Amino acid sequence: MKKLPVLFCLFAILFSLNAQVSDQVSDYVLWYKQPAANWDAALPVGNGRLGAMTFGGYYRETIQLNEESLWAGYKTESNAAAAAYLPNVRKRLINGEIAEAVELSEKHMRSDPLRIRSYQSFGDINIDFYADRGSVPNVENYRRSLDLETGIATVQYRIEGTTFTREVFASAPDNLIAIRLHADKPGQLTFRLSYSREQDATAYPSPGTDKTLDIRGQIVDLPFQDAGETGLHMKFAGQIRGVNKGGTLVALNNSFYVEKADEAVFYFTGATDYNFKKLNFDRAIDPAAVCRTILDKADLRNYTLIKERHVREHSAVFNRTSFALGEAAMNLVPTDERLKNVREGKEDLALVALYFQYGRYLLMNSSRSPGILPANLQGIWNKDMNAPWSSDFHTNINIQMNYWPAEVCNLSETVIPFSNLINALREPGRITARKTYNSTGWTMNHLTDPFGRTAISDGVGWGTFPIASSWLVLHQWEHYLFTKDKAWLKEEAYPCMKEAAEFILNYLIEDKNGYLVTAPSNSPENRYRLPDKSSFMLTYGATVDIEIIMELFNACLSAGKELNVDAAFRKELERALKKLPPIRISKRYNTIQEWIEDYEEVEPGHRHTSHLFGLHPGTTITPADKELFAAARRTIERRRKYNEGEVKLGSYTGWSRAWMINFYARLMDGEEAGSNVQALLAKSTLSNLFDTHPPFQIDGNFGGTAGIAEMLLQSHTNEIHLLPALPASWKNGEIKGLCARGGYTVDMKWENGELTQACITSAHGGKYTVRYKGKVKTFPGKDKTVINAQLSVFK
Ligand code: FUC
Repeated sequence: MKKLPVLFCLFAILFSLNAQVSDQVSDYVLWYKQPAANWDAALPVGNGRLGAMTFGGYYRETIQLNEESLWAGYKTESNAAAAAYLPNVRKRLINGEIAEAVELSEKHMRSDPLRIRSYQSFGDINIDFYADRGSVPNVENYRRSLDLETGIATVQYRIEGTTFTREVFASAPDNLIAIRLHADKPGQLTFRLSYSREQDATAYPSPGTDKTLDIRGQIVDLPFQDAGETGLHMKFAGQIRGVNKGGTLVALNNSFYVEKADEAVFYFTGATDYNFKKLNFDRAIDPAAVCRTILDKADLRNYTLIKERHVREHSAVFNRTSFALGEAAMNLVPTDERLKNVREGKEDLALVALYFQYGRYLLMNSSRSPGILPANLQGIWNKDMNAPWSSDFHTNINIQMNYWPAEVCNLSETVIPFSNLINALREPGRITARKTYNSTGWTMNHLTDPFGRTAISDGVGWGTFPIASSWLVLHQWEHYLFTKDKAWLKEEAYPCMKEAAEFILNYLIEDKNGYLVTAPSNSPENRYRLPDKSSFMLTYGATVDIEIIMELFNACLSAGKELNVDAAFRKELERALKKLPPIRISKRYNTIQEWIEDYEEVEPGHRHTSHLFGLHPGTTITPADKELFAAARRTIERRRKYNEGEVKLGSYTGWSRAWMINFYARLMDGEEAGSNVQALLAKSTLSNLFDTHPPFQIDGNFGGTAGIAEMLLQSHTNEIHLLPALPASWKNGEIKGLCARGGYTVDMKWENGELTQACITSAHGGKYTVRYKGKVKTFPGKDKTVINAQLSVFK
């Protein structure tokens, strides 16, 4: 989106302190004094489509590869023909005959196959410099780093007077991964670079050349849980081309052998026969030809040019936002040591800034053109053939959390692959709506894959989550709120939102009290207990459903008005909104009630806090309703008590902690938000700053980054709220390029906890309201004129 020049500026230097922060050189670099001992310590590069994890070894270097669409499995059609049983299931749920309802639905609503298969690693590049570790001479001055601004992972060390340098990056403009090995003395590079994969692939010299390796593979699906048919599924191919200066380079077997070179560069690209339009693999696609075309196009003789083009493109996106907090000098200490200090209870605010920027780095590199698929549970980085939770697109919190930072952190385009997948799910989602839920519109459940899975997976208790489509489309609406791109609203967002709302209108039924409720329903993935001590997940009218429906219907009402369409449909939405059950406060616990009845909780410290959707990411629980707002706080406190306190009855995960940061930011409690940031770093962060569930799961990174942004800027209540939840210890700081709904970009600086500069740039003009420390001021913003105002209006 084209930005207009600065239109509205709030400017004041209230304190002319020796501005510690502004003089800092921002230093967004992760670095280490030793190679990665395992994958969790390796450093990620990515271009939205290809990813790589670099280990930085000096006896053996490993670069583990990924291509976003390399998935096991195949397209299946939703076949749970449950519609005929639905009335009975519903009746029993509402009458409290839960065991019977569960039995019926487990029998008839499960789909076949029940499970999906995994996103898979593309394989490894290993570079062997020595036949064994014992033969390596003394290594000096070792340094391994990842520069977030350039997107280049670098390894450097000295052996017997020669300095060796390796650079690895994933270029979006050239659609490849480049690996450069260099020695500062001639003829010092002798090694074998080979490609291998645990299964289903091979590599050999490309016919007619000894400078190219061809990789060929096809996924062989063996029997796996209830994940459907075995067989020969997705095809994939790759190519590695080598360019040397000095010495020799020849491809043989699955390797290149390089002898006495001064420099060697390898370019890798990979592709599959996945066809997004078909949501399936497609034998009409020749992945080997795709790879050849990509590498033929790039000017591989000119590494400098390829690198420059990459750095220009990467840094233009990354540098839209800058953040300085704490002392940049902290970066003189290696990242793993800093993390260790934080684990021991020390505060490292510059690490918070680095973590924030790292989240942005990870999102832009796992969800962006040339990629077409959104960031999965591991972004794009996965080493396994059967990854934890299949490294899938989990839709009961995880993929949504991936995109929480997208808009506010100035990476709006990362939402496009996500939105495209949501739109692509409409077609299979209609079948699930009809066959499983006897409804019109489109829906899906708690997970999906690139094959468009929308049916209930993993069993009815876990998997029944037909509200997922409503939650997903809210991201399309958010994209509009931030960008104000009306054409996009009309073509991409609204039709999909409307059809999700149609599903809900059709799906809602009246309960005994005349309220419109969802049935069946589920409050992810928590259980309630009945007086007879039996416990269940399946329910009707869970609070999270009601909150999401309120949000979706209100979004559809606004969108419909904005586009001036569907007046009759809007009336229907309004009528239904009035008949939704209220959000209740539990008499038992004085918290927001998670289910429609005031049930006893089986796991009071559960990692999901779905019934606080209305507080975050939703907008229905705000200070405007004091009681709900206070109950929301008590809800979090109770969850935490059972997790962190003496009674550990929960399962704290990285993403759950990240959600806490966002909750406390919305509660405008900077101290609690800050202490949860500290805890996220101390308890749920690996040495490469990946979030750990455990194991690695990227949602915590993204949720953490979003939470930090939410502490500094909020705009969900039609106001631009500056520094809503600043912890006292975040005394001095500066952030530039955060985004607010309405098309605003916000730069801020604060000293001693007080805002000293705020500059708000608008893309569209118009009246806007700013809140700071309880004071509110509306600026006319007429005709895109520049307004200078003193921050003292907030005094
Ligand atoms: C949900 C969570 C788990 C995990 C999985 C991928 O099921 O409850 O903790 O994050 O998604």
